[in-house]
Amino acid sequence: MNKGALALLVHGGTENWSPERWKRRFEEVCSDRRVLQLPGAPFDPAEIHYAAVWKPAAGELAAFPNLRVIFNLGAGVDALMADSSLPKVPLVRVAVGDLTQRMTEYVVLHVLMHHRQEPYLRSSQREKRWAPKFQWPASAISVGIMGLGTLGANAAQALRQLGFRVSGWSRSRKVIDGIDCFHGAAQLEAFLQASDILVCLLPLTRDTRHILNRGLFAKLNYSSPMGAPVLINAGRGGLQNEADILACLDDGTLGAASLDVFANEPLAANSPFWTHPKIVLTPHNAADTDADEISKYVARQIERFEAGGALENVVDPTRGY
Ligand code: NDP
Ligand code: OXD
Repeated sequence: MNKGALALLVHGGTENWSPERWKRRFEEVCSDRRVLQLPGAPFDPAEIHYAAVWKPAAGELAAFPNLRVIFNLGAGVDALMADSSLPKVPLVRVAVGDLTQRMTEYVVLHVLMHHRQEPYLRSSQREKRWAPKFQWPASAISVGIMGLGTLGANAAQALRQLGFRVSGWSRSRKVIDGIDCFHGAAQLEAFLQASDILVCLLPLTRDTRHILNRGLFAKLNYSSPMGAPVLINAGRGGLQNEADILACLDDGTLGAASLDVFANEPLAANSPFWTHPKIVLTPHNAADTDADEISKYVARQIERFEAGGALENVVDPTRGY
């Protein structure tokens, strides 16, 4: 019997999202079914049973009448949730050790960078200035992580191991050894008051859009050895009010920021974020999606699904993540 085809719709544009590379990987791991790189390949829409996607155009997936499962090739599904014609079939997101480990590296790197005053030390080096400042220990710093899901919980534990005091905030109640867990709107203020470095790993949903704004920054802790609090956002650009971030860095409400994500990507050449002295900027590569690992993850899920097993990491459309 002919197995349903897998349509590959990858519209990322960057090196990591090369559609050809994804196609080669899927042809290896799904060698018993047709893998169609779209648009371009000739095909009958009825033969598509599975779609593996990154940023498909709105309406593109609605063209497949026999679609059974959509696999988003990244962790965040906000782009898909915005498509009102998205077929009502299970949508699976990425949650794999490789991606989680990469995000934890990013979070640890940037927390340590601010904690160990790296921006100051690099400028001292450029100016040949031998002027060490007092360095406090990790245990003097509280890191608050917004989003205690797959990525946030792992980063929290790695930071805890380094000796930081770590707290986290989620929608539902959590219990994680060594981490102070807060949840829901009612506990947000207490969570913020305990945070010297705020790390955001939330998904972008209607509840979280622009949650990173002046009102929220003003509730962070100002009495740590670092002085003004630091923001690290690797969730989504839509989580942040960008004008507020710039104004808060300028007036001292925020001491510094590491930003991996932006409302409009790629960031425009004339964006003030590029040159702001208090911003450490990366081009949405906190955790790259690895085609080898993720194609195997999708192939395993299809195999299990066809054998009657349950899909993993299925998005709840009512929550939006
Ligand atoms: P998960 O779905 O596993 O975790 C999301 C967390 O956010 C959960 O703890 C959830 O709470 C919490 N949350 C969601 N909505 C709210 C809310 N309204 N109030 C409080 N907490 C909330 O996602 P991941 O950890 O896998 O990924 C998080 C995000 O990271 C992705 O959506 C994506 O946008 C971003 N990302 C960025 C990458 C990059 O390279 N920059 C790479 C990969 C992902 P609860 O546990 O109660 O459900
Ligand atoms: C993302 C990802 O969601 O790359 O940003 O997985």
